[in-house]
Amino acid sequence: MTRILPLLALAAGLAPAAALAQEPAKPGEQTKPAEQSKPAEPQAYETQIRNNKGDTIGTLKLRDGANTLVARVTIQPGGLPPGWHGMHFHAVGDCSDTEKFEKSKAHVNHDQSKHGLLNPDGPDEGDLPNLFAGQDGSANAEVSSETPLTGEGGLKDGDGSALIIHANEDDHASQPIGGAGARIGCAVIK
Ligand SMILES: [Cu+2]
Repeated sequence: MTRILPLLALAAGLAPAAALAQEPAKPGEQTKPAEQSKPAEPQAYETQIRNNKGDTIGTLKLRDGANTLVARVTIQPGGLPPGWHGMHFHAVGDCSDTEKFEKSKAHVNHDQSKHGLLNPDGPDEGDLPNLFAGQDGSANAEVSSETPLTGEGGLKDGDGSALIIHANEDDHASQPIGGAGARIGCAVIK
């Protein structure tokens, strides 16, 4: 009779699987399933977003979790032309050529996938949803990458990475950058 009790408890959903593998709790002792242990604090860092004049137009806050990252983009009023703007992680953390931001190179694309969140052969690792700027040119968004770009070998690899904001909307399908056009915002990630 005692041997089938754990099975009954499992069937009833009363015992977490992790708890079954552990020693039975002594009377009065709290069981602590592994799921309740506190996860490591995400590594957080913040960097400035600059325009083609080198002026700061907003901030990028990144939080590295265990499996993916979360990026919060804040653009101040007047920072961007109103409307939708393509936004990607580019391969090199260099925004020093403010007129074109070409030193940030192409998208982060470690697995050589095609560009586009909606592309059947995509997305590449740098792809992100579009950013919408309101009539006053401000924008606020929080996005996550489709692929892990955390830790060593992620965005903060040897030469860093950049967040690039483009002049036009990304259609999420056409090559190489979804028709997003010129690079009008850049943030160094290192
Ligand atoms: Cu881009």
